[in-house]
Amino acid sequence: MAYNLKQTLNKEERLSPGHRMCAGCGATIAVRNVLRGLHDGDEAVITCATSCLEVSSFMYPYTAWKDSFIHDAFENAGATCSGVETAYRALKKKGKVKNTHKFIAFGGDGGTYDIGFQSLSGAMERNHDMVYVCYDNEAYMNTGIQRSSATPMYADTTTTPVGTDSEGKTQNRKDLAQVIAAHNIPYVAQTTFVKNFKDIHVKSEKAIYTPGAAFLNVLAPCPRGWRYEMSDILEICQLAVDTCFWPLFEVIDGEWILNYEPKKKLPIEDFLRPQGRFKHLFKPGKEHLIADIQTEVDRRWDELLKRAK
Ligand SMILES: Cc1ncc(C[n+]2csc(CCOP(=O)(O)OP(=O)(O)O)c2C)c(N)n1
Repeated sequence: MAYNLKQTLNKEERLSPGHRMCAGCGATIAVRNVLRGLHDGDEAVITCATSCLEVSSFMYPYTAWKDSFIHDAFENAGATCSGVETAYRALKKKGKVKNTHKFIAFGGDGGTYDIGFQSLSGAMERNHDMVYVCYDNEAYMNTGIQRSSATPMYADTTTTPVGTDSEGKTQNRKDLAQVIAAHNIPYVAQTTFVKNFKDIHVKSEKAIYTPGAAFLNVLAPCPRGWRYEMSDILEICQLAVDTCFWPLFEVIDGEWILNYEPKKKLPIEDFLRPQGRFKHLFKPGKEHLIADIQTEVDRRWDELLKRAK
């Protein structure tokens, strides 16, 4: 379908206001824009790993979701989604379900990169007709900002606290989109909130309507965990892509496609500076730490450029 920004933004909201997520939360922006990928008339079954999103959007008997919603444990949103999708296919074959349903799992990075990884990997490998969406806020935010394998190096979190003997997290972040691409599924993409949201809208529609398994990794900043001015979220996302910290790409049937190459690649400082979790890196004598991050960003970007050619 040809993309029309106005029409897409005017679609009925499928996550209604009145949920209890924080003001300025990136996760809800991710959900609202992913669900805009659904065609009018189609219904969704949402499964959701335990997370900020799960505990704050559906407190029985109140729900912010217009679609069906299944609470999952932390580790099994992928498994639940694949099971429901299988049941749907069986019922459809028997003629017991008429409407079109789409199956979408949401999880934070803790529930996706770490604890739900095996159920996600299984669901992808079995190639269920579903989309797994990770809203990556780069830490376990709901329980108080603990580090995950998505947390960037040197970030200050409550389990990697900055102090006299610590510069924050000592390890590099996992590249989950690449790991999922290695499952050789039909569609994998990385996105965030840029380009008038066209990037996330187009990728969501493709992910939802590509037959078989699809995975979307959405950078979804968290104002509390990252400690930036709440109103700056779109600038933070733009800096994430312009510094090549968060490249926008798709992997379609194994072919890597780069969706955006900044005209001028900005230094990683520009992404780090507005965020309190990296404040310690801007003290005198810490330049080598920023250089470490830059080296890793450059290495991954060069690798991606080679893969996408
Ligand atoms: C097996 C299990 N371990 C720990 C918890 C506690 N817990 C609930 S939410 C959460 C953090 C979730 O982090 P993430 O998946 O990154 O989502 P976010 O909170 O950032 O939205 C944790 C540790 C749990 N519910 N179940």
